[in-house]
Amino acid sequence: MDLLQASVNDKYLALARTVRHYLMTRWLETERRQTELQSKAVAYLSAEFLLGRQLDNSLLATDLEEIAAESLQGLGIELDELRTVEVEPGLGNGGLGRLAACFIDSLATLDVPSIGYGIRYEYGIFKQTFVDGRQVEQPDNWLELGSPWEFPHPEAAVTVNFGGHTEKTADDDGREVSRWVPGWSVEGVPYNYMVPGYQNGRVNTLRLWSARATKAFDLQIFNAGDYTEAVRAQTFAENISKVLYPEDSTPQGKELRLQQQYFFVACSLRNFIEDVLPAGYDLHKLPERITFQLNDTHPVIAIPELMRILIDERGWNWDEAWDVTNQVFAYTCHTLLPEALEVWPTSLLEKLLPRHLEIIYRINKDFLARVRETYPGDEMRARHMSIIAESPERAVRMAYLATVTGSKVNGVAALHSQLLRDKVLKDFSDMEPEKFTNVTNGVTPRRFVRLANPGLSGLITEAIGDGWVTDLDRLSELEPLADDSGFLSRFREVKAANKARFADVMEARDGIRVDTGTMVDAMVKRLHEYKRQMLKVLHIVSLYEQVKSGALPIEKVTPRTFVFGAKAAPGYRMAKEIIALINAVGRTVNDDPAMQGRLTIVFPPNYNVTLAEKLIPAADLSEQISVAGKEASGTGNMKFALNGALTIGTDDGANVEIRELVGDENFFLFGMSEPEVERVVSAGYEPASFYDKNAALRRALDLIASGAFSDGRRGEFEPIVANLLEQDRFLVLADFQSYMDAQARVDTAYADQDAWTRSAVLNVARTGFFSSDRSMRDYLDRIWHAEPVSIDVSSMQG
Ligand code: T68
Repeated sequence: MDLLQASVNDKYLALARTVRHYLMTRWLETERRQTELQSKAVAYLSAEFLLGRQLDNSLLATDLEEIAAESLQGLGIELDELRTVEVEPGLGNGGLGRLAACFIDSLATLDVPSIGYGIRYEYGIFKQTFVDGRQVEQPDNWLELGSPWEFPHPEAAVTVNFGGHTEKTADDDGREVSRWVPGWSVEGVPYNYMVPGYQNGRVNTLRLWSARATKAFDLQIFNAGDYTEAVRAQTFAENISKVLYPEDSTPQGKELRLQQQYFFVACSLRNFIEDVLPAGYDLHKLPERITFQLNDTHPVIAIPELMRILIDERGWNWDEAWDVTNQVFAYTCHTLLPEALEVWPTSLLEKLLPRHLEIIYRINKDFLARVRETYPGDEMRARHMSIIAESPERAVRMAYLATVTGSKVNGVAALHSQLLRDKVLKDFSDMEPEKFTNVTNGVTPRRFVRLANPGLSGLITEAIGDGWVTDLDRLSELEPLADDSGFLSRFREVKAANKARFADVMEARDGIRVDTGTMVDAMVKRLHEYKRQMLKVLHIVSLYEQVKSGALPIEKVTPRTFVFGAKAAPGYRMAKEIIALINAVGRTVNDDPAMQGRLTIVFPPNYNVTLAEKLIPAADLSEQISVAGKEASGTGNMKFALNGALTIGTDDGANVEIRELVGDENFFLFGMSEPEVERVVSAGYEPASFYDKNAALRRALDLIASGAFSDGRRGEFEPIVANLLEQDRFLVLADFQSYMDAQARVDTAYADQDAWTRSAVLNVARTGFFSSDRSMRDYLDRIWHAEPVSIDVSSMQG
């Protein structure tokens, strides 16, 4: 095609194909090397990989950015323009999916043989729009303009069975065995993605599965002459990988979701056993070759699937199969919310995966026998620990299945892992304490510092060299510079430039104006009551109320831009109401001349990885304000700290470790601790008593209830206020005063810009621990026991 006729997208595709071509040699070499060595690898099984844009990451990994920019310039093309047309693959909901993406980046960078397995959703997380301030979801058709980073392999499709029934038959030795007679099947087509290490020549694979109808199925129906039925069957099959469930933290127990889960793990196990392993590989040695890491319970159905393969397809006996299965799986838990623990009704499993249900029953039977042996006479304990829940309906507790089977179980931050041991999985941890471990989450410094914050990256590299990109602990070498006024002023310039860049993005993206002279106070994460966006709203409303009532002179208000980014699960009513309230407060406060533009709320719709990369480097203050004991870890908290924002936060998740590392003086702690929360709740929490006692809180809530933010319509936000006064499951009102006090300390601290910048630098210098490279080393040491294998690039050409 003629360059003159080429669209920006054409040019972007051309560049992407050039970069991927360069990576191809390395990819093939990585695979060749692994085939040759057969060293132990890690398979990361995850229903979500929230990758973000690929072009920049690939240019960084290959060190091709400069060359690309120059060559493009020679053609009169701006690299920056091409960057902006890339649509990010939003194949995840939030933290869990983004963590998976960080982990595969780190594994490749650490030279660890590994493969990611997941689902190629045709539609990723919905596109969020606001209509009259309310969330409206639009489909995310991310494949519309073509996806240059994927490699489809229809020739390597695998068949996955569903439904039908089981039959009892006898094997050669006359033993009774069960046989699965499936009712229907679909095909999984692998789409491979390159996962390049950072300038090390390794390119690992992410293999995402797409569903399609089997040929046999089609043919049968076509032969019967029913064309429309055949097409319908196709649609039915394709539905399996059609759309990502946007439910984060509250699984809905939908049949299609179970189909998705089984679909991708069945494809992945078959692919690994039949295509990745050499022909004739002795599966008794599987534990020497692989660990399947289960990213939450979504892939846990892989456990009975592997048992089924070994027993039904390979003819192994139960104990042999169990021994291997036990060793190859490990389970990561990502939650503490009871409602987030996945259970599947046995009736649904019976219908969809009858053989797997039998296997689960047998696993449970053997397990309960072990429990009874360990705790004779303790029938209550056996009932509590059963993989099968009896009420409200018979259902399989997937977290228990994973815990019983896995070689290790880990939480995602120190506090979270402790709470798993002490509460959520206490009985299991009492019985097998050595099974439980912690691996604190991390984030990739390549995407979230080096790429997202080129200004800061340049400054760091100038000061300590560029080794930090793959050895983030070296950020500690910045520590002495926290007292170097020259460095501090350059650090401040970088922050200012990042704010200007963020303001430009907001203007271009949403037509929103951001005052770069204000403190950027950011709360970005999924909308959930436990994360307490409401606490942030009450802070803003209270400030507003104080100014309006004359209690607080406007000149005394620290100018702030409150940035929200949050999607609500489409079926989560309260979360959607809170979104509407944030927008309503925003409209009122932003437009009120009495505020003199000192407090501005911006809530760009459709917060995603791409926007995160622009916002985080611009932020001064990071809001991590969940009620203690509910946020498993958080990873946004790490990204902000690494980019020099100070945290206001509770003692929850990884905040605990952040504060320990950066020091109390560089962190704004507030709120009840987890044990305090526990005490208040068990004593019978009465939120209304806080309303009665606290005038500022009362005025803020009354103002919301008065219709001040809803054109006088008093009923508009009534459900939110009523819920806070009557239930307040997450103790917003109980922590209100402590939060207000901490925000006052923020204002005071911010007034001294030198001291603030010093704290910001110390945040950067002291949070190298939160590199996902470190997380990967911890997994390798504590769970996987795989070794790095370097790729020789000397023979490769560009
Ligand atoms: C998050 N979980 C945790 N879940 O909330 C967060 N859930 O504290 C932690 O930092 C992060 O995992 C990484 O460990 C999630 O993001 C989901 O997105 C999810 C999706 C589907 C079903 C349930």
